[in-house]
Amino acid sequence: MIAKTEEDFNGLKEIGKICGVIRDELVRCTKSGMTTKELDQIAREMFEKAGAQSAPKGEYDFPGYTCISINEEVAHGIPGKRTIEEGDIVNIDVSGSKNGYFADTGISFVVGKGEQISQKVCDVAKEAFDAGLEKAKPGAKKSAIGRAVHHVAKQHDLTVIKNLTGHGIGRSIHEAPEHIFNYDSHWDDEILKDGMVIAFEPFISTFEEEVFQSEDGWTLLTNESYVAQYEHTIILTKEGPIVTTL
Ligand code: M3C
Ligand code: CO
Ligand code: CO
Repeated sequence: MIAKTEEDFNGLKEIGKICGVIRDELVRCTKSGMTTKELDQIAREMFEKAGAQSAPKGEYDFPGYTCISINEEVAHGIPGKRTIEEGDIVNIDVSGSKNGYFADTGISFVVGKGEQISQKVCDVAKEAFDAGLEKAKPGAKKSAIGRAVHHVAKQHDLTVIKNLTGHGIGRSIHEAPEHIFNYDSHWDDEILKDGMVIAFEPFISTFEEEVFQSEDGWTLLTNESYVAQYEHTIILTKEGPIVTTL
């Protein structure tokens, strides 16, 4: 969407804050030995208390309130009986709506002490996000964002997931602009607009560049890469970006 009114800005900020707080609480509560379902139940309660709805559940009938993905699971992991172990890369992706406004945020992190490479992909995902955010200005090319993401990945001898992208958001979870690629989509000449609301989510990978769908119909997997995502919802304005999910 293009945010225009005071109501738009306030509505987007309200749900952004709710999703950001839920994300941080789930990260804080993550302990080895617990199941992903237990974490998801915390999100369920928090959405309910805030008078907000889970977007995956509300929009797609996803079997969970949040997406929780471990190691080879890159995204859309279904909360369930799987236990979190020391050293795992866990991704918690929280998206929701309130009063018709949406937000989407996610983070990958290492539980306790893990391999060096696990921490590296998480750190580079954040660095790629920051580099992309620098380019996310009204009047700039949308493809400049992905170009910056891919550049950071390559600087660290890493790559990006090419079949997962960021997206427009606002009045629904996924809307125009349909794709914000994690690499230079040079054929894409779309110009970013003042007030445009995007969910920007770089996925950084050790070597594989594509995810595939698991037999459960949801979970997106890699074979043997380490992958990390970092996502926020952002309103692009002439005065600078407003990150609603901080
Ligand atoms: N929040 C998720 C979508 C959840 S709906 C099942 C997202 O938009 O960030 C992702 N899209 C692709 C991978 S993660
Ligand atoms: Co998300
Ligand atoms: Co998203």
